[in-house]
Amino acid sequence: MTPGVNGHPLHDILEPVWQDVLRRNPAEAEFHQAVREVLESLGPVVAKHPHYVEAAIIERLCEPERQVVFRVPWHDDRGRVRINRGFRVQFNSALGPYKGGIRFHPSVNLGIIKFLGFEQIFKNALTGMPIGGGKGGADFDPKGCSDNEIMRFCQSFMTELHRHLGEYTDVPAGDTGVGEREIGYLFGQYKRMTNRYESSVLTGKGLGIGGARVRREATGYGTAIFVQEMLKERGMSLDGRRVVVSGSGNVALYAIQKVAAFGGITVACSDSDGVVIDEKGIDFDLLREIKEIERGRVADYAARRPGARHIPGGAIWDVPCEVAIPCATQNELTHHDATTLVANGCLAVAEGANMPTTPEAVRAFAEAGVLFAPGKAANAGGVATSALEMQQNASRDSWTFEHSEEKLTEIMRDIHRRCAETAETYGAPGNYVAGANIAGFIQVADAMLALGLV
Ligand code: NDP
Ligand code: 2IT
Repeated sequence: MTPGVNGHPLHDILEPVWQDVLRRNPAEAEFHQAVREVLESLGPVVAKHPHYVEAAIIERLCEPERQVVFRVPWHDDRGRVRINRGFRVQFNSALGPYKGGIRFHPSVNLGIIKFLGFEQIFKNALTGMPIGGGKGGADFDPKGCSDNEIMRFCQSFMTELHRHLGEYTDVPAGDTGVGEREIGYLFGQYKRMTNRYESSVLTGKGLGIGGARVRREATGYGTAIFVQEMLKERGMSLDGRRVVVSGSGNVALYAIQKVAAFGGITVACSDSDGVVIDEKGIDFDLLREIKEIERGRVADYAARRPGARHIPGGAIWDVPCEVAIPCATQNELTHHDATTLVANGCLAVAEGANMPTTPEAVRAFAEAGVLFAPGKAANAGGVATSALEMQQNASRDSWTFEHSEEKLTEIMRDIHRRCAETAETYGAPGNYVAGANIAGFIQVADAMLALGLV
């Protein structure tokens, strides 16, 4: 047993798998981190079920089925030629078509898309819906781009990507930097290239072009529902709790709204420029207008909301809270932040973003007895509702908001229950990380066994 990037020892059987992942995927730190976390959870599984090892299921899971990397040329408004790099990693299709978002952010590289695609396999399995795992994106920075530039970029991106997609093959959606507007442009170009109105080839569409109610809200709502379930099991609730949410994008915004519906008070949120603190509780309607309609910043919120303060470059996790919900980006919550949160009396953390908490921070929460919900479980409501969108598109149906939200709530409660029960069964009661990794793994692994060596 040797310690790795995340610090916990690995089961001896998994050590060569890990060494192989490091050797074959050099310089992909985020991918290593995501794989390591899952391998650390799987010790009790391989000890109990050696047939997964004999069939090399874990090695196969760590190798994407297909990786597409492509050039995206486009013209900016000044007529200059711009070149970006596009990615789609089709990681695992044992449970259904590849499914996962597309991220536009300058930090995107293959290792980041692979970490996201790897996580997506287990997350999608946990939803109980028939969807495999994949992820895509580009190192394109939409900040400061005009609407026309965004459209031209999306069209060029889809001109290459369309040949790899299909409602039974690969179904992308949004992620950081990709929302309803971008999905609309991507869908328009797909429709044009294929001459098919294939609604369920993309999810997260606007309501007027085949989108589903509650998809926009689903990730943030789902995360808040997961927190509520986690607290409920211990005789607590969000009611009256002081909450801090990082980010102010799609996930953060709707987490804030749902926290308020459960009686919680979100006193701070952020963007990459700084933090806004609003002791009365973030005014959801104002923040939504600034972010979704005006495409503004949290500094604009502070300027318009009496009593709110903007701290440029501020540290969001320094703001005292009982519940922390990181909803911005990977590794945004460090060991130092975790120590601060614990000292300030934080009792629960739920990842709205993908892998926002560093392994050292996760360990600090565990040591302090802070409840911790990993993204694979806590933010699965977004992709689950995407699968509901596929279902509605396939049956040419459109559900009400209430019905869709009921479905989402049911799915989140089920994920919570499965994670808790699996953790208990495998000797790690209360450990949602182990529960999510093991439950997701077993579901995918059994499907892979049934499909034979493909
Ligand atoms: P958005 O683009 O809507 O919002 C992202 C928010 O996070 C913005 O406030 C942004 O600030 C901040 N942020 C992003 N990257 C950085 C960075 N490198 N440093 C500091 N702040 C940053 O994205 P989403 O809300 O959709 O996604 C947020 C997270 O949730 C991501 O990890 C994503 O993978 C995950 N997720 C998203 C789902 C979805 O359905 N959209 C589903 C499940 C998970 P700024 O504007 O200044 O960049
Ligand atoms: O990380 C995620 O789960 C997403 N970005 C949503 C994926 C989807 O297909 O809805």
